[in-house]
Formats: sequence, C-alpha cells, structure tokens
Amino acid sequence: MTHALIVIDMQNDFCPGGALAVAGGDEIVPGINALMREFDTVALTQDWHPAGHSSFASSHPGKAPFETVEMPYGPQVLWPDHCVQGSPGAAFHRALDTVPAALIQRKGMHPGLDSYSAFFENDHSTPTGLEGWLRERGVGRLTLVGLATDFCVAWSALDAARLGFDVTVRRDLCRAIDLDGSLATAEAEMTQAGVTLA
Ligand code: VGL
Ligand code: ZN
Repeated sequence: MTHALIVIDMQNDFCPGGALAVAGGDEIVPGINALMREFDTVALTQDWHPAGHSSFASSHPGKAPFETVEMPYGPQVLWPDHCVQGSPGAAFHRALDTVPAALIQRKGMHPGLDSYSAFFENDHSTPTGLEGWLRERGVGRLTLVGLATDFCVAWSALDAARLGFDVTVRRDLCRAIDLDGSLATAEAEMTQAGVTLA
C-alpha cells in the first residue's frame, strides 16, 4: 500500500508577514522539504480563493475578521482576505521545494463555499477530487503536514480518516491559528477519529 505525503497550504499568506499569518508558519519549511524526499507520492494543497470570496470578512458588511456567520452549509469563520488567486500571498513560501510534488490540489475556488479540507468543501459533500487521485495511485496511508493544524490540516485529516485512509499528522511539522481553543478541539477530534498525532 502506498504511503503519500500531503503538504497543506504552505503559502505566503499563512506565514509571518502574510494576511492570515500563523505564528512560526515558516519554521516548518526545512523539515517539510526534507520529509518530501522520503515519499514516493507527494501532493501539495493551495488555498486559492477568487477575489470577494464568501469566507472573507470584507464580503460581509459590518462583520470583522474572526467573527462567525451562518452560511447555507453551516457556521463559517470569517477571515481577512487571503490567498487570492494569482496574488503573491497565494504563492507557496519561496523556500518550499515544490519539485517532488506530483499534484497541486487547489481548493476554496467556489465563491460561495469555503474549503478547509483537501478532500471536501466546507459543505462536507462537494469533493475536490483528491480522494480519487490517491486511490487510483494505490495510496492507503497518508502523512499530513502544513498550515494550519486546527483548520485545514485537521479538516483534511478528519475527512481522510472518514474515507478510510490510515492518517498520521506530524504535529512538529504543523503550526496552528488557535482561535478560541480551536487547537485543543481539533486535536481531540482527530484523536477521536483515529488519526495518529505524531
Ligand atoms: C486556512 C483559514 C482559511 C488554513 C485556510 O489553511 O488553515 N485557514 N483558509
Ligand atoms: Zn482560505
């Protein structure tokens, strides 16, 4: 069974100086580059929103970043504008080695629907296609690293476990946003779902 590495959202906007900076987000780049060399199958994800995306607080008059709104698919945290398609903030961190990656899975492209997970949009039903790509390549085990532990990494890990993959999250190669205890909640949910936190 093939073991794949999924590198989540290692983009400028999630690193120090970016629009939605995760503390220490850039520290994990060298470790991720080294880990990629140990895997035959590597995929990267890239948060890739159209301008005016519905997950941006700026698209909701009177709302501020980090407030929550009800969307047709459930509660949605509002974020500063980030990872706008083609912008410098949406580019991968310049030190990230993208050469070993066979796939770059972009997500969050539907204007009215956010996507934290690499597998499904936030309605939990619109697939990105990553599951099929992995299955066709005989992948059964996944290791996840990247940003942010408590949002895109956790949602990807939970979906992957639900889909039947054997999932490990390398906590040392992730960094968290930690909004109102979201890291502790995400780690408890991952453990509950059978994800290995290494
Ligand atoms: C992410 C918030 C909004 C992430 C992406 O990569 O964790 N978080 N979009
Ligand atoms: Zn986003």
